Amino acid sequence: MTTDIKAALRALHIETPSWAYGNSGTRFKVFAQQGVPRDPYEKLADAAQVHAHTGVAPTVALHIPWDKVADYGHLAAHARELGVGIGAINSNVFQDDAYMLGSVTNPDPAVRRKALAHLLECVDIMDATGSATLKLWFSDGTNYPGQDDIRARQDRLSEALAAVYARLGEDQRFLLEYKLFEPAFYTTDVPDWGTAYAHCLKLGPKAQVVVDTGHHAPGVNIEFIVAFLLREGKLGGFDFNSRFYADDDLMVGAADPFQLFRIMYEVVRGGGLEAGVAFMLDQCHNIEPKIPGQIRSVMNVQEATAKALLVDRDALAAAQTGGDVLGANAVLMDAYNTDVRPLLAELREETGLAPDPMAAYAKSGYFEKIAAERVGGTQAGWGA
Ligand code: LRH
Ligand code: MN
Repeated sequence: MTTDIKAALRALHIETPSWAYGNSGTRFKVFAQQGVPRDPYEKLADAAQVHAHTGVAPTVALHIPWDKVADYGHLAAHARELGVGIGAINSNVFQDDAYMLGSVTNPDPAVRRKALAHLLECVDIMDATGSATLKLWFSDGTNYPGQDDIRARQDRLSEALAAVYARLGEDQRFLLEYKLFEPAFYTTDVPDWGTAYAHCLKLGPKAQVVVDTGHHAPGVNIEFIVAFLLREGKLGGFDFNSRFYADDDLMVGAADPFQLFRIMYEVVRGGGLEAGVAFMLDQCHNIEPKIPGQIRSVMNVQEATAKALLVDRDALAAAQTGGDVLGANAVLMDAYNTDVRPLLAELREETGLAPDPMAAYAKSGYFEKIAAERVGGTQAGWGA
């Protein structure tokens, strides 16, 4: 049992986002921090630290144009030298003035062409970096009833998605991300899993859905969505984070570790650990140190997954088929209430890592090094 669990945990790869290493904040304030990267090369160096201390964060998601460089092949080679790889390429059709009334759903065909050109450029970047995954999130929506035709916007969205789908290479896929609201406050053109699923189903196997844990209405049962999409073969990935209110982008598992456990149980139960599901973090460390924030987040996903793998599936199935409500719930809670930190510390030592990645990073002196070196230049953030 433990051997299989350890094998599954060793195979669990969590992708970190380049933008988590840059400055981030809210409309009220973006607080700058010491040692923040000034370019994608430095972001990769910081991401490599997370992998070096956890052993399970071997890829880094890029965001275009935040990670725009002259030579993407050179950037990918730099990543390899650091011991990491380039993961999902994230498009950005939410920061250009042209997209005020939408990007691929904009009433103006010239704006739609501009947005599509960016999405196709992101596929070129996938080709140049060896990335197999394009992540599509659209901020598109409206703020007032009547502002635009809801159905016509779906027609425009569908047309753009089909054009991107046709451009994908044999081993490439795109993940369509949904979000309930923000920055639009009346309609959002991809507001929920059903809309994303319907568009992906129509397109084909290279189109799947990404579940960002901060993109649901309060009270939504996310693990149900996960179970359903996995069953349909349409769960392409996660944007992990946590929230108390809206899209807070806090550390995954920080606000609701029990929800993360329930989600990872449905992943385990649905074969999601072996189904090429991309486990990505999508977070902003607005006030906490960024590299330790990422290390802690990776550990939170590891702990939730270890607990999910500990569920006694036979006992659970027996209680479920026997209608033993309390018994079934108790089987799940036993796993959730198991302290898996010793198991994970042991696993790290067996793979030549320090048992406590947070302590190891703090002792490494890396922060002091980058704080001293990274003086001058422009710190990276959500600006191009
Ligand atoms: C949108 C989102 C999307 C990214 C952005 C950084 O809220 O979740 O995944 O492009 O955050
Ligand atoms: Mn996201």
